[in-house]
Formats: sequence, C-alpha cells, structure tokens
Amino acid sequence: MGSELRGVTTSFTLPMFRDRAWPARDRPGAVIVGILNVTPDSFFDGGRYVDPGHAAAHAQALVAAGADAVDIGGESTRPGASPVPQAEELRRVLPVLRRVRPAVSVPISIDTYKAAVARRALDEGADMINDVSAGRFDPEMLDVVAGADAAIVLMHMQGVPAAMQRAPAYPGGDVVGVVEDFLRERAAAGRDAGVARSRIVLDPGIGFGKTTLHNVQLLDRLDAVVRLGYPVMVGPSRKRFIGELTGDEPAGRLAGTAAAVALAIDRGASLVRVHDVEAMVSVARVASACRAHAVGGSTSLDQ
Ligand code: HH2
Repeated sequence: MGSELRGVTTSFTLPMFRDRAWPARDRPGAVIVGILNVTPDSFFDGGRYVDPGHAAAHAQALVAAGADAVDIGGESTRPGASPVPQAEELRRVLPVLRRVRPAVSVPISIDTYKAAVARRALDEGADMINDVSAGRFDPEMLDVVAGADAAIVLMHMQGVPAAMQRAPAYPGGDVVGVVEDFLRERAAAGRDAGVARSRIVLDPGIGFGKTTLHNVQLLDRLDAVVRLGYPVMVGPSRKRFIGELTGDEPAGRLAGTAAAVALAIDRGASLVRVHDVEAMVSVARVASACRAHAVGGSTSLDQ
C-alpha cells in the first residue's frame, strides 16, 4: 500500500475490507469518510437525505468530491437523541444502501449499533460497520461482523446518547487513560469474537460523553490511542465542542472542523469522518504531508 510523498514514510494503516485491502486511492494520506445521515434529526444534516434518491445522489456527490468511503447512518446519536426502533432504522438505511452500492466503488460503512441492521446491510454489500457502542449495545454485533469478514469501527462512548452530555466526568480527570483502556479492551473483544486485527478501527468518540476539555485532551493525546496499533478514526465534524470554542453554530463550524481534522491527522488519525468532503480533502492533504514528514525517515506514505 505504498505511494510516494516527498520521500517520507509513516506507519499509516487502513483496515481490510471483507476479502480485500482498501481499494487503490489516487492520493496519499488520511482517508476521508463522508457522512450520509438518512435521519430526520441529525444535528447537522438531519432531514436533508431522508428521500433515498436524494441520499444516493449525495453519496455520489461525496465520492465525486473525494470521499474515500461513505458512512450511512439511520439513527442520530447526537446528545439527547432517543433510540430508533430496528424496523425503522432498516426502513431508512436499506433503500439507500441498495441505491448507493451499485453507484459507488468506494467502501460503504453503516453507522449502527444493532446487529440485525449490520447483518442485513452486510448482506446487501456494505463493507464496514461503524458501531458507536464498540459492540457493547448488542451482544451479537461482533459475531455478525466476524462472520461477514467485515471491518468494524469500535468507538468510545460514556453513557448513552440520551444522557451522555449530562456532566461527563472521568476518574481522576484522566479521559485519555480511560478511553485508551476501553479501546484496548474492545479491540481484544473483537478479536476474541473472530474479527481479524486488520479489520479493526478505533475511535475515541469525540463528543460522546465528553466536555470540550475532554475532547481537546483526546485530540492532543491521540497518540495514546494510535499506539494501540490499529487504524484510528476521528469524527470532530461540526460538533458542539467546536461551537463552544468559537461561538459558531453548526453551519459556521467549517473552519473549526478543519483545525480539528488537521490536528487529528497530525496526531496520527488514519481516517476522518466528515460532512464537508471537498474542503477536508485539502486539509487532509496538507496535514497528512506534515504528519508524514514528522514521522518521517524512509520512502513512502502508505496510501
Ligand atoms: N459521530 C457521530 C456519529 N457517528 N461514528 C464514529 N465512529 N465517530 C464519531 O465521532 C461519530 C460517529 C455524530 O455525528 P453525526 O453523524 O454528524 O450526527 P448525528 O449523530 O446527529 O447523526
């Protein structure tokens, strides 16, 4: 998976997909995962893509803008969100997946913590499951992913979306240590269930049971998660902590998102989950080059 970038190398890694490596990409550096929420209530794009035709068109637009993967979600996990019944989540996600799968060649990820949704989506051609509960909310999830040879994102969340932002706190204030221990344990659980090491991605869960300070600490100390030895995904896109730092509403958080994405890549993130693909492709190019130079030493930047 090597490609030249001004004579430097990083340990940049990408997960396997089903029976294949990540498809060839036309640029090196961090992977851009474009967000497609097919929900009425997501905090930024809610209600825009509930129609499967609009959703499929947006997926193609994300890919045309440079997305290396598309993450389709049928349940908002914003702070205060209520769970969506399984049947409703399937009703939202499957028609979109059926249209998007034949229309794009990039990997498709499904943002769900329900094993039944994951199973149906993997049957219909999804490549990766993005589980914000890291396989804890549904005891069958890891088995489903292992059985399909799919990849999985294991994300840290404290509490549940409905209540996670009510005064989040960590023992001794050590959010980095807690998240690191959690992700180490969940990666081991995934491997115990039969998910190959090469198919696991870890995510510190920006905004999931965290104050602004916790989020900043996790971004700054992302190396602690990177050192666990798996590709790391980070999803700061337009989130509340950016608004708390800048005073901007979600619509005005593009520049703040760019700063967080650049920092995450500099600290070793291999994948960034974003709404604004075109802008973040440029951010990722610059930040990935700087990361490659910083880690530097030999001759290529893997993908
Ligand atoms: N953030 C959101 C949803 N899924 N998955 C991962 N792995 N990491 C994240 O940071 C993450 C995620 C929340 O953002 P969004 O999808 O834009 O909003 P909503 O939950 O309201 O649909």
